[in-house]
Amino acid sequence: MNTTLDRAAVDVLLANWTGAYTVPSRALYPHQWSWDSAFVAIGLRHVSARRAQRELESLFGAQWADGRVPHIVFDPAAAPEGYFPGPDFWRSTGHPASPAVATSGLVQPPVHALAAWLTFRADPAQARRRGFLPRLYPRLAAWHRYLATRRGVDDLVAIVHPWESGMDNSPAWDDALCRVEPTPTHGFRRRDLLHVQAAERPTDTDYGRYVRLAGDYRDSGYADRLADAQFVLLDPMVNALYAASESALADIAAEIGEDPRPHREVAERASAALVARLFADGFCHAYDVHERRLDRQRTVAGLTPLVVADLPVAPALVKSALGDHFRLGRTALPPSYDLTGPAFDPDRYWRGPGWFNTTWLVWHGLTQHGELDHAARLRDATLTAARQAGFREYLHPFTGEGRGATDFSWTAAVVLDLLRTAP
Ligand code: 9WN
Repeated sequence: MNTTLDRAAVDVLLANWTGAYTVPSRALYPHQWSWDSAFVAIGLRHVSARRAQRELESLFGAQWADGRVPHIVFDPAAAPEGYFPGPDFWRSTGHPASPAVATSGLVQPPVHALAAWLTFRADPAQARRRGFLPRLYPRLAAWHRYLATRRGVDDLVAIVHPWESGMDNSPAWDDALCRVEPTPTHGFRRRDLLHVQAAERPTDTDYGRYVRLAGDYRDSGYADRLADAQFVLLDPMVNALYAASESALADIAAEIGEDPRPHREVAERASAALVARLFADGFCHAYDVHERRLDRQRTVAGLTPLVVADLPVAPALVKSALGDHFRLGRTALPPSYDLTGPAFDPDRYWRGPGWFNTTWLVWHGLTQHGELDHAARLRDATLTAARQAGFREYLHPFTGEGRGATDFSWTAAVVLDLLRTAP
């Protein structure tokens, strides 16, 4: 049974491999996406350590001179009308810091150092032969320096667009987005609705707001003047991954003979700030920097700080995961948003459906904190969900019916990791 699932997951990753990286979905997302590639590497490392390394190397090949890792790297050979907003919208190649290849100017959650460390550990001898970590480490360090210096708010890092959270349509952004004047729909042409039903995607009004914010950021020259930006939020998942990836950077530094201590210090400060700033009532919430307040809604991002080792509030997060808001182990996949919350929608993108990558983060976090029974149950439920629905982008959290794209790369990758990582 598991052999069939394993084979099918490998087939999806092979089918979506372009020769240098893996597209998230051939139809809906025909380019390279930043955090998708990190999850893909985590799965791909079990099939081909070399290919997993290449996945990360090709992404970092498009790193900007200022250290940012763009959220999309466009395939010059792909049809320009295949995805909106495409290269014409971002106009990255006119920017002095951008690489030759066209990219977006936004970023995504920093899972990369964690993925690089896990990829290294899959086959250390082979990685050492290829000089994988010595070559990638300076780029990973520059990426984290970009976050700390250009996006730093105290010891945490801010996002300036919902797309930067990876959970684009999360209800946690609704209040801040209300202040953004949407670009009228006649000003752009959505491509996503050619592939996925409208009820499973963001509304036109929300899309108009994404386009406005991205256009304003582009027109500022991607300048990161946080005081002037309309949308400046501290997201618990971005910051949890930042802290966990700084710890991974420390491990990487130690492996290649660099000093791990500065990375450990950043990780400790980020972890302490995450708890001090974002934790309240047993949960981690998003914080609006301009409004100086927490958004008290609960999203699965608030459970992902479990990926941070030695997190003092881990027991409270496990309790919240098991309670009525997320019912861990009692749904097909953990929902992306509070099951009892006012904005809960089981079908719409990031407003309720379960996602495999965030589930993997919760599973990884439970494992890290020694919650092995909960982790095992979550793993079994996730594999059952994949067996029933296939490698869909997201699922109805109760029925487990597939939603969004099919043959989705990170779904296949994290399923493969769950299958190949012995419980
Ligand atoms: C915008 C590729 C990406 C993921 C994001 C997910 C979705 C894009 C979109 O797809 O976002 O970046 O067009 O909706 O929200 O997390 O990286 O899979």
